[in-house]
Order: sequence, then structure tokens, then C-alpha cells
Amino acid sequence: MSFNDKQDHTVPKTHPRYESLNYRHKIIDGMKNLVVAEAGLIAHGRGECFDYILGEKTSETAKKAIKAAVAALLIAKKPVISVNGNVAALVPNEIVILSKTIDIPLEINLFYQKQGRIDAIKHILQNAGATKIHGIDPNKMIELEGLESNRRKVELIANADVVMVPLEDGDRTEILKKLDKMVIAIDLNPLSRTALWANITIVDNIVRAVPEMIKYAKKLRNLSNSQLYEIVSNFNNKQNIQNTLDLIIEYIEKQKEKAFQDLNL
Ligand code: PTJ
Repeated sequence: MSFNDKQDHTVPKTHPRYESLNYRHKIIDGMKNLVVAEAGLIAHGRGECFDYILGEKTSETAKKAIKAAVAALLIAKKPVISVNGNVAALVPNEIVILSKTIDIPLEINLFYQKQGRIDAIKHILQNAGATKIHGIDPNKMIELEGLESNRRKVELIANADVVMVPLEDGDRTEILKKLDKMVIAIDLNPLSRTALWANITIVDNIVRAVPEMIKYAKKLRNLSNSQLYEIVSNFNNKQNIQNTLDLIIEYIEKQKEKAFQDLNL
């Protein structure tokens, strides 16, 4: 028996960090099944770190961005949700429910190309009930000019007006913006290039943000287009990111004393 066979990923439900460890193991299993890139483990760890200093909860600023993002997706003419390995491993069911609630196609778009990854992600999405999955057939793909990474290969994203990019790298966000697309990012790092370049930045963990988006989609889909426009135009991304940074500072200030008190130290 190899060392790997002996590994047991069962996390006791009583563990104080049960949920966080469970998501870690989803990422690890995803890597073993080709869904997640090796670098996806590191990206997840970076995300965990930011989540920690956000108090591991969806902030009011994140909710504002979520509301604006859902409104923008509802009025978009050609919206697309970009799906990478981490997204498929962490929230396969939720991303499919969101895409069905607002009727938005999913497009697999990977930074790290590896034989079998697209198929592995396609299967995960299909098992979750997805019917509209793009980014699979090389004959339908075109390349975004000015981008060298593998993310340049796109299908529907090429002609989309609104693109949602959870856990994205900054280069493509910048190019999508330069191509006049509205970019909605989900990124726990409020200072990442993606977060700063995007039109609407949801600074939250994707595992909480997508379920919250589904709730908002069900609420907002009955509004008129002009009401939805108003929500989008009243949203100020720069201000919202600055408010999020203030929340992080406040949280750390509070924790300076409280963390020790909680442990009776
Ligand atoms: O599957 P692939 O090949 O497309 O690769 C996906 C990764 C994520 C590996 C790739 O896009 C990458 O390297 O991304 P970066 O440049 O590390 O950026 C990922 C961003 O997502 C970072 O700013 C992280 O803080 C953030 N992040 C990580 N986990 C989460 C997250 N944001 C929201 N929710 C998370 N769970």
C-alpha cells in the first residue's frame, strides 16, 4: 500500500475548522482528479488567508457588490460565467444553479492547460446538471488579442457583454476591460489586479458568494430593467473596495485583543 492509499480525509464534524478543512479537501481531491491545477492549491491557500482577515463571513460590502453583480447579469444581453478548476471543485452545484436561475452559459476557461482537465471539469459540471457548457470544442475557440496566457482561448466570452470571472488572474481581467466588457470578479484579495480592474468586485469566498448570488437572483429577477440599471449605476466599485479594506483594518484591530480573550490567554 502506498502512502497515498493510507490517507484519510475524514474531518471530524466537531473540529472547530471543519468547513474550512472540508473545502481544502475538495481542492485536494480536485487536484487528484485533474479538475484543479497544482497551483490551484496555492491559490486556495492565499484565498484562505484573506478570508481569515475578513472574519470568514460575507460582509455588507460584499453583499452590495453581489446585488449590483446580479442586477448587471440580469440586464446583460450576452452574459457568460467563466469556470476554472477551483470553481468547479468548490461550488459545482451552486455555479450551475446560478447559471440556470439567470440563464447564463458556463464557459470553461483554464490558466493551466493539461490533457484531461477540460473533460474532468465538463463531467463535474454535467453531473451537477449543467446543459450549457462552452469552452470545450477547440474548433469554436478564438484567441483574445493582447493576451499570452492560455486564458486567451475563448468561445462565447469573445462576444459577451458581461463576463463573470471568479478567481481570475489580472491579465485577462485587464484585457476583458480593454475590450469594453463589463467584468464581475469574485476575489478574496481586494488588492489583486483583478479586484482593482473589475467593474464589480465581490470580495468574498466563492463558497459563500455564489449561494448569496442565487438568493439575490431570485429576488431581483422580478424587477424591471430600469430598476436593475439603477442598482448597477448606483454601485461604486472603488468606494466599495476601499470600504472593504476599512473592514479588514477594523477586524484586525478588534482581533488584537479579542483573539486572546476568546482563548482565555
Ligand atoms: O484552473 P485554472 O488552470 O484556470 O487555474 C486557476 C487558478 C486559481 C490556479 C489561477 O487562476 C491562479 O493562479 O489564480 P491566482 O492568480 O492565484 O488568483 C486567484 C485569486 O483568487 C487570488 O487573489 C486568491 O486570493 C483568490 N481566491 C482563492 N481562493 C478563493 C479566492 N477568491 C474567492 N474565493 C476563494 N475560495
